[in-house]
Amino acid sequence: MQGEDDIKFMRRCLDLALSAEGLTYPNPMVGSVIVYNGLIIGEGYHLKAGALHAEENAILSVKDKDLLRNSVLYVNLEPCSHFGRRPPCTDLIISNGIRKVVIGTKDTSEKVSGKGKEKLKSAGCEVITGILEKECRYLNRRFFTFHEKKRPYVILKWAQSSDGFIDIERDKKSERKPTWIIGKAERVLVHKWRASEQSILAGAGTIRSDNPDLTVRDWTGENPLRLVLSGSGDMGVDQPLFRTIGTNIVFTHNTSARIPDSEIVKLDKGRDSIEQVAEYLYNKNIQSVIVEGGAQVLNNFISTGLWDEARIFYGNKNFMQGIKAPVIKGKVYSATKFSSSTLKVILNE
Ligand code: AOF
Ligand code: ZN
Repeated sequence: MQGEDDIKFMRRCLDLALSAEGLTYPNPMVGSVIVYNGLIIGEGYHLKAGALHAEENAILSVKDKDLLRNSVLYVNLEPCSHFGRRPPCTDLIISNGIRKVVIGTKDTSEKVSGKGKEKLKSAGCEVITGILEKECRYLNRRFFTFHEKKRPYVILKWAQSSDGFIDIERDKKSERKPTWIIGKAERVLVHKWRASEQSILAGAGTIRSDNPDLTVRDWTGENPLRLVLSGSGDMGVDQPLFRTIGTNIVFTHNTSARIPDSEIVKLDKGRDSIEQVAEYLYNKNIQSVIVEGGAQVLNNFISTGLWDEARIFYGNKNFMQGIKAPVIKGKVYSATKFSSSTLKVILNE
C-alpha cells in the first residue's frame, strides 16, 4: 500500500534527483528527503559521479541530528551497501540511528542488487520498497537498461513530413544541409536531449547529405560522444567529419578506412552491426545513445529490436516524395504539440 505521504515525499526525491539530469554518468540520478513528524527536515541529491550520494547530502543537511532517530529517510533508489568512490550509505543511515527507510526501487546493478535493503533490515531498520516504482525505474531507465540488459539505452529520433517522408530525394548537387521539418523550439529541445545522453549516432548517409555537427549548441551541457555508422567507410568528404573538434568513432566494415579525427572500429561482416555497436558501447561504459538518422540506420535498429524509446516529430509540411520514414510500433508515452510539429514519444514495450 502506498500512502499519500509516501507518494508525496517520493515525488520530491524524484524532483531532486532530476536536478542533475545528464550530469551523473555512470551513476544514477538519486534524490533523498528526511521527514520528521510529517515535515521535511533535510534533503539532498547526487550531483555527479564521485560526489556525495543523495542520502549523504540529505543527512548532512539536517541541522538537529538528534531528530534522525525518529525520522524517515526517503530515497528513489535502494541505498548502496558497497565501498565505491563513496562508503556505503547503508552504514551512514544505520550509524545515524534512522529506523525507517522508504525506497522507490531496487538498485539492480550487481554491486548492490538487494544487498542494501538486507543490510538495513538486519540492522533493525523498517524498510518499505516500491513507492512510485514505475516512475523511479523510468527516471533511471538508462542506468537500469545498462546494468540489466548489458547494453546502452537506445533512443531513436527523427522528424517526418505529414505525408511520411524523413527527407526529400537528394542528388550529388544537393546542398549538404538538413531539410528542416521542425521549428526552433523543437531544435532547442533536441539539443537538451543531446546534452542528456552519453553518445549520439548517425549513418554516413546523414553525414553526406546533412553535414550535421551533432553537438549541443542551443542548450548548455557536454557534447555526447559522436558515433558514425558506415558500411563502406565512405563519408563523401575528405575534410574532417565535423566542424567541431572532438572524438568521433566510426563503425565500418572497411578495413582500410582512414577518416580524419576519427577512431575506426572494424565491424565483423558475419554479425549484426547494431549488436556490435551496442556491445562496443557497453564495454566502453556508455549508458545511452541517441540515434539521429538516417532512415536506413533507424530501420536497422528497429528491425533488430534494439531500441527503447522513439521520439518522432510529425511535421505540418507535405514533401509529396522522398525518403520514407521508418515505421515503428510501441506504446505511446506522450504527445506534445509545437507550432511546426507534434512530438510523440514511443516506448518499446
Ligand atoms: C550514486 N548516487 O546517491 C546513490 C548511488 O562509486 P560510488 O561510490 O559513487 O557508487 C556508485 C553506485 O552507488 C551507483 O552505481 C549505485 O549503484 C549506488 N547508489 N549512487 O551515484 C547516489 N545512492
Ligand atoms: Zn550510496
